[in-house]
Amino acid sequence: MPVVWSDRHHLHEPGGEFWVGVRTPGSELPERAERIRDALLEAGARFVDAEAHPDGAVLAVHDPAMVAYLASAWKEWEAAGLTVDPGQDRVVPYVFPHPGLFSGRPPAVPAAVAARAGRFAFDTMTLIGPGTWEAARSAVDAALTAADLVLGGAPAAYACCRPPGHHATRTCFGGSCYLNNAAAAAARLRETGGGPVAVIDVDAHHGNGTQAIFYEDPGVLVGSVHVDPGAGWFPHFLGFAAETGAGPGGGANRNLPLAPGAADEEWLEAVGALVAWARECGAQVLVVALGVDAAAGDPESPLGVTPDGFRAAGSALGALGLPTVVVQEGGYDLSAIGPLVREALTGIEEGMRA
Ligand code: SP5
Ligand code: ZN
Repeated sequence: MPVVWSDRHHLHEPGGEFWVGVRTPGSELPERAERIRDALLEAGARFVDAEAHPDGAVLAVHDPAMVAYLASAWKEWEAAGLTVDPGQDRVVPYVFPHPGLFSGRPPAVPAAVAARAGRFAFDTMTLIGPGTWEAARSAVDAALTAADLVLGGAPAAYACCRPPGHHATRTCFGGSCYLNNAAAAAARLRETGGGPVAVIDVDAHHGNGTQAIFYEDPGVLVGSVHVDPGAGWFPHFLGFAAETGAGPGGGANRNLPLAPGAADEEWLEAVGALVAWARECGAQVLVVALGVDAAAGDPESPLGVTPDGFRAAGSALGALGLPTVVVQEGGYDLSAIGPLVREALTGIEEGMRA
């Protein structure tokens, strides 16, 4: 399947992650995309450049205030002198407008630039640097370009994008994600009508952003298999089986949390259940949020999926026989990420042919 690529991804260097106040090395690195590209080039894939899309496609899934903030946060931080005093080379949040502060009234926009950094960030691990906005915007363009290819008749297309997106909601960002690439693709595809879009998220972490964006929307089914947040894993507050959608979207959300240590057998059973659910709900088009951090050996998750497991999952997803947009999410084992993505995409192609 065609691979959509943007060189601009490398403009985002996370510059670390603050975890319990300690600056630890970043995990969502430019080399991730390079490793995937190398593996897919070696496999003979056709690469297509991401095309610029108007902001309307971003605003379909994000609050304009958050988008404006992300676009200007770095320049604002630098202009305020924070890179010199106290000498912080990334935008790092410090106070957060917790709903419990406001008695239901809207929070003020802080006058201090340092205080503004917490308005839309939900964690301290998702830092903003000089090129973060441009890279995040290019990742949406890649996902939208893949959606366009599928709308134009390609059976499947893969957006090799970073930074990832599935933790970003309409109004907040975190989990190494800024803009929700898969949600933007799904919103684009839902305009075609004829039945719901299904998003199946196989990243090791719950796709809380995609869930939140479509929680009341019966037109986009969102299913996620991930390590159980109740066992202590990110995103901690969300991803439980009881979250099934609300209002007109009641029943259109499905979470399948797995115990730490779960491997091919349990994971593939859950992927199969999400596939069967999408089929029963009459999905007309598929978005796969393809994180490969469920792999055994990934530093960010305790799941134990093998390369053959990713191939088999791909095959099950491809067997739905739907037009399919694949969007890259997580995956942090640099030595494995390329082959893992290659296995998943090969599986999807095999499943479509079978
Ligand atoms: C897109 C994606 O896969 N995002 C996952 C982000 C999960 N980050 C959670 C990090 C939890 C703390 N880990 C401590 C390790 C210190 N480096
Ligand atoms: Zn993940």
